[in-house]
Amino acid sequence: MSSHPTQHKSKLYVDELPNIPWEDRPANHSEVFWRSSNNPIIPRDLLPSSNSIFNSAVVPFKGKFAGVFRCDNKSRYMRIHRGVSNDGIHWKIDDDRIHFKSSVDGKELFPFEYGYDPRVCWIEDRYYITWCNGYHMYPTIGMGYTYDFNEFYQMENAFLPFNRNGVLFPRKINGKYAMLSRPSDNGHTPFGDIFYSQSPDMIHWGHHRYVMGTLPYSWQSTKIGAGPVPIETSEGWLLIYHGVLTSCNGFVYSMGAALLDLDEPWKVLYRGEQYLLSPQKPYECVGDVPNVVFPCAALVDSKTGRLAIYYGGADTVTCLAFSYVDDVINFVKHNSIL
Ligand code: BMA
Repeated sequence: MSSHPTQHKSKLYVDELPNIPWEDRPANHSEVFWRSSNNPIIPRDLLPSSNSIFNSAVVPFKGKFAGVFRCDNKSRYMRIHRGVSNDGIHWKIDDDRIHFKSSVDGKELFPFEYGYDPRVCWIEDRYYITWCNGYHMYPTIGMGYTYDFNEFYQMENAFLPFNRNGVLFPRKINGKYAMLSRPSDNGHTPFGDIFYSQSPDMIHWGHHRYVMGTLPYSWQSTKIGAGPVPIETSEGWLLIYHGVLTSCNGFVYSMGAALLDLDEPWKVLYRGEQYLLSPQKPYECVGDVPNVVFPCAALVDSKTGRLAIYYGGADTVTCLAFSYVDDVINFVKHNSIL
């Protein structure tokens, strides 16, 4: 792998982001992704109240950055909090959780139970937030939106329990909103495939399609789940996702990638056989849950093809890794299991 920026080839249907957080590929680094030298960029104790801050989502916002962060507090309650940053690396996170209002009467739509693993997706005129939302003590896909990262509005849960890893596509596909999700159980779910659903209004979801599942014996043999919002390219939707294997010592969460058909995203065009990032650094191997790399957000600069991935390390801290979109696409195409 060259240490120079890759010649940019595929077309990226995203905006330019000249201030994307970035570090050049280290000399002699041969992997597709390289980690930030500032990792973990968010320590577990950034907030006085926090036990851990991880699996979090970040978007460009008014020339700077904003995000929704998974903060487990010292009661070990799982919460999602708002954060803002000038550079995408140093974050100011609210000490209190996000209090969603119903767009109808201003109250919370459901009594808040728990929330975790948020994703944030700009569609048309606002930032939509999806997260794993406790409903009668069962996990399902919570949905909300904000225009300004000040007021947050809650929508209906997308699905019945049990479901996790709900990830929206950044535009309508064939005239419908689209989402990936991973039906699950009420525990730590020793199974799980990615499904596609669509909706005319972000409330009623249907037209469910199977996208892809586990691959025996591999890093993605136990379960998989969508990670960041898919990135639209001329080669297809670039989906970065997590895959899990079950070792003698429990689950191991790694990150990989696939390309989905632009018009029928339940059709997988290419799927990387090897992982792209696996828990190898101390902050990924040691923490509240060891051996976890869990990507939840991607920033892209269409001009340079630079890609920055935000991921949780060991269910404890938030980290950054870098690559070029074309390097990931080339890897997926040339190492595809399909
Ligand atoms: C999943 C979710 C994630 C977590 C992962 C590893 O089921 O709970 O939030 O990162 O397990 O513990």
